Amino acid sequence: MITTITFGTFDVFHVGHLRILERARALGDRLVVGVSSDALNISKKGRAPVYPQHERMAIVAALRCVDEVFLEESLELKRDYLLRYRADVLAMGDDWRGQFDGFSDTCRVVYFERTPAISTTAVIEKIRL
Ligand code: C2G
Repeated sequence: MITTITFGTFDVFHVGHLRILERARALGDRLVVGVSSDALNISKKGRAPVYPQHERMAIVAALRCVDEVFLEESLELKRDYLLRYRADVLAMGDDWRGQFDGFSDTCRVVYFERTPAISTTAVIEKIRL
């Protein structure tokens, strides 16, 4: 049983989010997703997500490729989360390339290419216009 873990905000869920979760799931037998909390977003990005954390978690948990979700409350707790969920693989988008290499003593670290031309910010901008 190979467990893969990934993290993200997954705000205004779009196909780029879906694609990375599907690719992450295909690396093993079980996918666990840490959905970052509203408070974490406010502290790191200076604004609250459009969708509150319980709605973002419900959307991610409902996906066929996702086996378990939890609330990611701090970026500094990543190693604790990897150990708690017994992650064999950590998968992240390549906007995080290099930043998690320090965890390769605990698990395999994989970076996926982001899906081009889509982001939460781009969706919000499109709706605004
Ligand atoms: N992603 C992607 N393609 C896109 C947009 C996003 O592959 N077009 C990926 C990102 O690379 C990331 C995941 O989808 O791996 C979630 O993206 P965000 O919601 O933007 O997550 P972020 O706020 O970067 O994560 O510990 C990390 C934190 O939880 C924050």
